[in-house]
Amino acid sequence: MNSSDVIQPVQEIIANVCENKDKALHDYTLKFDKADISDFKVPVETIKQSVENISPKLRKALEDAAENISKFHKAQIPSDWTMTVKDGVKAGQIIRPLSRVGCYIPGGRAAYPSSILMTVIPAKIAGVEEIICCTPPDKDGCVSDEILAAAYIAGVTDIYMVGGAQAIAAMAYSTQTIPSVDKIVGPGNIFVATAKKLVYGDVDIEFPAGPSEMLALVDETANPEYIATELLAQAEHDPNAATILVSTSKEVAQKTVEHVMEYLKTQKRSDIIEESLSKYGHVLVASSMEDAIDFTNAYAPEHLVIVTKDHYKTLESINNAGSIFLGNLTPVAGGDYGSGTNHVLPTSGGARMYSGLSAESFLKKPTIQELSPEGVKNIKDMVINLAEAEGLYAHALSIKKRAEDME
Ligand code: HSO
Ligand code: ZN
Repeated sequence: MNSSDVIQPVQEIIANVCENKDKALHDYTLKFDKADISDFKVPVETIKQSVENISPKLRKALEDAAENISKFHKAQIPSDWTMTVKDGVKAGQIIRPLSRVGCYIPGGRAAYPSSILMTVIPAKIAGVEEIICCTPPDKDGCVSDEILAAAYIAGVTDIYMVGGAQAIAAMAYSTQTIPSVDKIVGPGNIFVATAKKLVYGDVDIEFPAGPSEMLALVDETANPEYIATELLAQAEHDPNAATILVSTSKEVAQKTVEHVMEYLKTQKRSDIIEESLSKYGHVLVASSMEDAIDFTNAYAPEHLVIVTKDHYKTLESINNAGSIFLGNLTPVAGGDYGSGTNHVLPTSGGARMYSGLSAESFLKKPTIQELSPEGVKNIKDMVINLAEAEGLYAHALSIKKRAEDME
């Protein structure tokens, strides 16, 4: 099903939710999720209990990941600043969080607890006061302990059992139960992605994110076995994931392929990996590092692994990539879970113009300015001349009047 086929049904869902609110959510949840739910909000007690229900090992891993993600995202918060543009003309920027944010958590196989940490924690760190989550229920009208526990550890207790385009419509336009938000983030299927595009403008959304991508840019210093694990790792996400090796060393390329074939025999998700590699897996041998870098920038991968003699030197020429993993010892899985960086990243060439999700994704930057008497004097002629040229005489008056009063 391609996106033009889903626009009309999604438009209908949005219109129905706007008109019938909770009643529409109830009917869609019964139709699509086969769950008959009258109260969409997960009780806070259930959420707290979920943390006890998961294994101590998983709880510790989620808590450790949350700590690293928090630390990293705190460093992304910019400061207020002012400067003197001209004598007496002070201008600057202040930083303010969005008030309300909605995180969509998909159901089924793509419901990664780690993605909940990656969407909720940056919003928390940015200072967003109200964060809500929407996720589809199972047939029994429940959400898994892993999802609830991850949300709790990330710091959210407003979780609603609504999925699909109807959840996006609810978070954009509100229902009796679900409040409207300023920005909706988080991955989802084609219905969710289409709904997000349709509500954009009334609320903000992040960049579109599709199946995972990994490009490894390597020379003869790369360990082929490690690179093979990188190809396997992102390929196992999705039959439509794309993994590419660009190597200046033919030997490294050949050995990497051999290791991939060997590892494939024992991989749990070998069916997905095989489909992904056969559809979107590529091994390219470049005649020079310059060519390899040009290709990489043109492709703009979601994840870029660089293993070269001097990876910081290579990095200087990289313009387009979602997140970059440097050296033989740095797997993408490190960033997927716990080096602290965000794993919600632009795909399909989006890294040419978007950055991954960050604390800044949840901030606004109103600008400020203040004129002193000297400042009024210094910019008055410019303002008056431009205002009059645009035929906006009250604009001219507003500064003329102040300048005259000062004389
Ligand atoms: N690599 C995925 C994120 C993820 N990996 C979640 C494991 N869990 C897209 O960046
Ligand atoms: Zn991953």
